[in-house]
Amino acid sequence: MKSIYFFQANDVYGDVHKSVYFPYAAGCIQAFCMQDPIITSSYRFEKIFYTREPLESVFRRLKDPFMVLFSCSVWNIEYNKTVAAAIKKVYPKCFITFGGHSISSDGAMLEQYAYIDFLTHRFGEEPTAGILSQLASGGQLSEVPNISFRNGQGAVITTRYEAQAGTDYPSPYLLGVFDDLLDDPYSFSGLMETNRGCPNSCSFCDWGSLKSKVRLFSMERVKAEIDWFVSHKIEFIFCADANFCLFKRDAEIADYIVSCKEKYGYPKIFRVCFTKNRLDFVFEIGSKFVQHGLEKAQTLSFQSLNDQVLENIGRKNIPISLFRDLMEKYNRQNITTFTELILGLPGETYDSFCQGVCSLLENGQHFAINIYPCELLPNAEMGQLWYREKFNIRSSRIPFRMIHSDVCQKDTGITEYVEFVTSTYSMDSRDWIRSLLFASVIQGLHNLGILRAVAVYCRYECRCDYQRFYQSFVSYAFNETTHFIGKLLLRIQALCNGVLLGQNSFVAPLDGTDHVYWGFDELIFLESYRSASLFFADVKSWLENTFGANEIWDPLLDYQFAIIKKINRSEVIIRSDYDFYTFFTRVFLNAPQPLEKKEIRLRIRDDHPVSSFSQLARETVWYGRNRRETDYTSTHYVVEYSEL
Ligand code: B12
Ligand code: SF4
Repeated sequence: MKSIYFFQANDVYGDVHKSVYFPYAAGCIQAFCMQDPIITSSYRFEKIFYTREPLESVFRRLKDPFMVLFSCSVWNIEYNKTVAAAIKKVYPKCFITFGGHSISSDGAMLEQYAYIDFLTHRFGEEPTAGILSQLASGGQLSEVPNISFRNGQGAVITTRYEAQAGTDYPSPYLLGVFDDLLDDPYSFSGLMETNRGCPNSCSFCDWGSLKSKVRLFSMERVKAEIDWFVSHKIEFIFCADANFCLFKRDAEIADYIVSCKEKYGYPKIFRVCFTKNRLDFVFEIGSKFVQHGLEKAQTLSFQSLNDQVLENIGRKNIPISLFRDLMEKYNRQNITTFTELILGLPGETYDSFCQGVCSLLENGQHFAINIYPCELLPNAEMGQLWYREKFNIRSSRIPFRMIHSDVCQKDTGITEYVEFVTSTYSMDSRDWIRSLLFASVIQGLHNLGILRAVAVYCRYECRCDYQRFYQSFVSYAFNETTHFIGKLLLRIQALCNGVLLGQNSFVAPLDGTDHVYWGFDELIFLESYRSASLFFADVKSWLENTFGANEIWDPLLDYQFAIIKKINRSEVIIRSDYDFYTFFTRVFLNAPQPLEKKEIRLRIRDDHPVSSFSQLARETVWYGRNRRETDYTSTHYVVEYSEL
């Protein structure tokens, strides 16, 4: 029997409690191959490599490999290349196969890397089974669709493309492919599919270029996999469907998950990517997940609010008025929602980007706007030369660094890289930096809450819209570069510039002894929190410069500071001569009313107090931001309101 090894090197999350995803793609391919008697009589599938193991440990495990197959994504391709080259050196006869999302759609990678023997393009089940059975039976490799290889003369051949058509793929979980992993010292996260394919064609997405038909897996398989997760006490399941709720039957799947959690306590979290259409259905299922604690929040994707951008990226959005109604619906049910935008899409300008972000605030999304920089993926339409040329896209290649990873982590020493858009025909690199800085300010100061109350007050009581408010605050900071806020934003600007020059990623550690890589928005919040008296002094002087002296500023700033979570406090009493609490609550429910001068008292109970700044950073900002834990007036805390 010849030995076959798969590599799907995933990142391990967490410092004490370590978790990792099952190597699902490799598992699917192995399970498919295990159905073929020619393959099972010729080959033995060894334990899958599923983390970034150092080379010494890899070679301790490898025994005379016949073929080693690598699953390649942006987060592991450099590791794969290093390991594959080393294996080829030690075992020159061993076949090396590369497949997965980061593989060229033709044979180009074979021209570049002599140690690779086979590439599989797109889905891997049939091509891998085809290669293995042809090698076992001495058949023709050129008959296997969707692969590249070298012929006897060394010429690179790419075979015909064939869309994947089957749905009866066996499940790796149910076939026991992962059984030998279960004793390893990790808590495994599950990945599952109820269907495969996406009918949409967003140009920034790897799947967009496939325009593939959606194929449903049988309900029997779906439920049996869920049962497997329950019986193995898998806490977290990520559903890899591109558009959950696209099909009516997804309600049955959701009910099944909910009933499993109720009966057995598992899974604890079930995460899906919802379809961008059928919003009532999404609301029904999403609220069910949140109510049963299977999810903390609901994502409402937007990408951009600019029509030209949406046309350029092949995307359609819901009208903003519908978004406003939805936000109100979710807010009334106390369901946190995220809204996602992408920075750097072609057609976007600095102004349209800031307008888009602020129109989300205006329409009720005050708590969680996730702004992702636009990534250029090798197989997405946007990554192709013609698309880059058409929209004059320039990019920066930076080290891949996960947010919240450990600065001191000892890894294999192999750096992965990602490529991001840094300018387009409509946004030059200077405006890209300004936009990134603006995004970080909105997320850090408004979404995380340390300036939100002030901004909302000025919007409703001073008629200063959010865009003017935040742009003017940023300009003030850059005019006062000796002040706290000026120095802080200069540092963030330097980090944005570092991304542009390929010198750093979108993360950085806090000054001091901290070992965690934080997002730029989190740095802005945490530094402002740590130097709250300097921060609020700057805010006050800017308010006076911009709106003139007003007796409201002190009580407003006191209230703003008071509602941000403190260290070592299980009970907090907030008194004010103005009823800010009712004022802000009504704004967030989309029913604003003027601020009343009325003495009120809030008693806040915090059942999970933190005892240090670093604990606050980790537990409140990192783990808790989705639950709005930085803000004492959120539903995470028990708030008693009384009029005095
Ligand atoms: C689940 C998921 C995650 C999970 C888990 C990822 C993991 N480590 O396993 C989480 C949420 C952590 C995640 C994070 C990210 N993800 Co993600 N994620 C997905 C998702 C939704 C499903 C992947 C999946 O398992 N699909 C089911 C399997 C069966 O399909 P598959 O992976 O496509 O595998 C098939 C083929 O690709 C091929 N194949 C795959 N491996 C191999 C190996 C061999 C040997 C062969 C022959 C064939 C082969 O055959 C398989 C079966 O047909 C995909 C989108 C999608 N729907 O596919 C994005 C996707 C994989 N993610 C993507 C990205 C960019 C990311 C991030 C980098 C985003 C970011 N900027 O932070 C991070 C990276 C985090 C990390 N370090 O792991 C991109 C990858 C593009 C690329 N070229 O690598 C995708 C494709 C989405 C997109 N926008 O286009 N992701
Ligand atoms: S972003 Fe989502 S909807 Fe768009 S092509 Fe990718 S998987 Fe499909």
